[in-house]
Amino acid sequence: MISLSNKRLALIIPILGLSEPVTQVLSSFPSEKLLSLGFETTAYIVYTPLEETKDPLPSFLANFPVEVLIEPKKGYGQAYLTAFAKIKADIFVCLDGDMTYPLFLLPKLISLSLSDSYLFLSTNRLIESNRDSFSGWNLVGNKLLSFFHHLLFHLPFRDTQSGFWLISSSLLDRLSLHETSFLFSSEIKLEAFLVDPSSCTEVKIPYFQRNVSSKSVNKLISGLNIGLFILKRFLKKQSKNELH
Ligand SMILES: Nc1nc2c(ncn2[C@@H]2O[C@H](COP(=O)(O)OP(=O)(O)OP(=O)(O)O)[C@@H](O)[C@H]2O)c(=O)[nH]1
Ligand SMILES: [Mg+2]
Repeated sequence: MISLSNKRLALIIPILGLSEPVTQVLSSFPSEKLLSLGFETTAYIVYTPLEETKDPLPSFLANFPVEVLIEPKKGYGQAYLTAFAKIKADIFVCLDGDMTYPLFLLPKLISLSLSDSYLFLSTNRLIESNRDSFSGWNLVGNKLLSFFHHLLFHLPFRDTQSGFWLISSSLLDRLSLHETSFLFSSEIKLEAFLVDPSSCTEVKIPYFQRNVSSKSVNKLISGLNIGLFILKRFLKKQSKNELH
């Protein structure tokens, strides 16, 4: 039942090309439960075509409103920067369109953030029971990167590259976000923690294997760039501290 006091929840799903199983992700969204928690949902699919296309906008079916935003500029972070600039909501729930994250757990995550006043809740995939969902060195690389973030910034997140997180607009409005690539995943966690550490938390989640091939860049290069990004941020912070 929709009431005037419902809060607005924006579900944001960035997709590069049209191969991600978006309809499946949308159908795993527990909209009725969210409504009973007082949230009215609109999903926003931020779609970046792989090549210039004159095709009509893709459409996706769900039992709640779905809008497609076209972002011709490539970049995972770019998709979120565009979405945050255009969408008004009380809470933003963000995740990949590849069906690897347990969106069905959202009511639990929202209840936790409401009861303990968390404004930024991220998820941790890097647990033993998810080992088989990671290919090759991906799990080790992710753990190393997260450890590096912890070492330099004492970030409490054990999985700094998780693509499933939620943030309240009251915190989002106070963050300074600029990264247009996959660095965005580190940037938003770092910013949220630096701006309001006590409002951040992380929850362990199941993580599922990707069944469609990924269009993203090489994981090794991406990992090195993330390491370099966090090191640069650290050096910048150190030199600022020395000036004061
Ligand atoms: N709009 C938009 N979405 C993107 C872009 N790059 C990646 N995405 C989407 O962002 C989400 C995360 O990308 P993934 O390729 O899953 O990245 P990942 O989770 O680090 O890699 P995997 O482990 O292979 O899943 C997916 O839904 C992608 O389709 C982009 O340039 N634009
Ligand atoms: Mg993914």
